[in-house]
Amino acid sequence: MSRVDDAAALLDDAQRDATPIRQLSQAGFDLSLDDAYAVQHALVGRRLARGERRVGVKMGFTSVAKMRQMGVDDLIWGRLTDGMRVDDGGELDAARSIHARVEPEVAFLLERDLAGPVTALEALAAVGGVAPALEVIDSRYADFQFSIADVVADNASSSAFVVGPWQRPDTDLANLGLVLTVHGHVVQVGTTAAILGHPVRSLVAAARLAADAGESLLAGAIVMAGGATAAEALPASARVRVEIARLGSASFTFGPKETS
Ligand code: OOG
Ligand code: MG
Repeated sequence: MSRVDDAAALLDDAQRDATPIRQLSQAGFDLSLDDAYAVQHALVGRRLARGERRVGVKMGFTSVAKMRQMGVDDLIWGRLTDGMRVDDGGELDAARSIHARVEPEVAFLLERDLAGPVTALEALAAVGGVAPALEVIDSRYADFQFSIADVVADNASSSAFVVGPWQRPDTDLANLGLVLTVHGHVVQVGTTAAILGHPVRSLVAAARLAADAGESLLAGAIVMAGGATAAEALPASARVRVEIARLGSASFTFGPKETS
């Protein structure tokens, strides 16, 4: 096995066992950013080999709130699979996560392929719908601490995502107020403007970063634009909801699996 495959196996096992590992950067892996994306590719490849399907991409560190919280100031991206999707209103098993956090996001659904350097107008023209969304991140690293290469290798901490009802693609996303609640209590407030000034910029960046990696964003893909506020640590059990003005809401329940 190569160094890249070794690193991918460590991260994959950490996720499957819900057991944190040391940062790769502190465990003798000296990864460049390109190496880190190669590890991410191999890591997601292991999921695909188990039967999961690619459904889109997620952007990371698109807001100042997120960059500050994690001490990182570069845009990153990760790959989403159908195995990470939780239905709107559905349940996420807390036992399968290490130290999950949730963040309010906006999701785009592409109805046309998007590749390479595109303008905001071209990006918007490829969009078939926009939706309120939640992302659950769960770093595989102890204490949720990492270097940029570590977090890229770890598929940008992705764990699960929830997409609310799709809205018209021409919904103006410029500056929509949003509220994140846990058990009905407000835990974060913000605006879609926090996402690179306008969430469409995140879509433009996603097309560029995917193209740099030799990929296109294909029709049918979901693009998560990135957390609009700092992420909120999830308690052992939680009813989580995001409400975004004019876009609507998305929710899920985090906790022990219901047995019936
Ligand atoms: C990395 C993932 C960042 C976002 O929305 O900014 C991210 C992390 O914070 O662990 O998903
Ligand atoms: Mg996120």
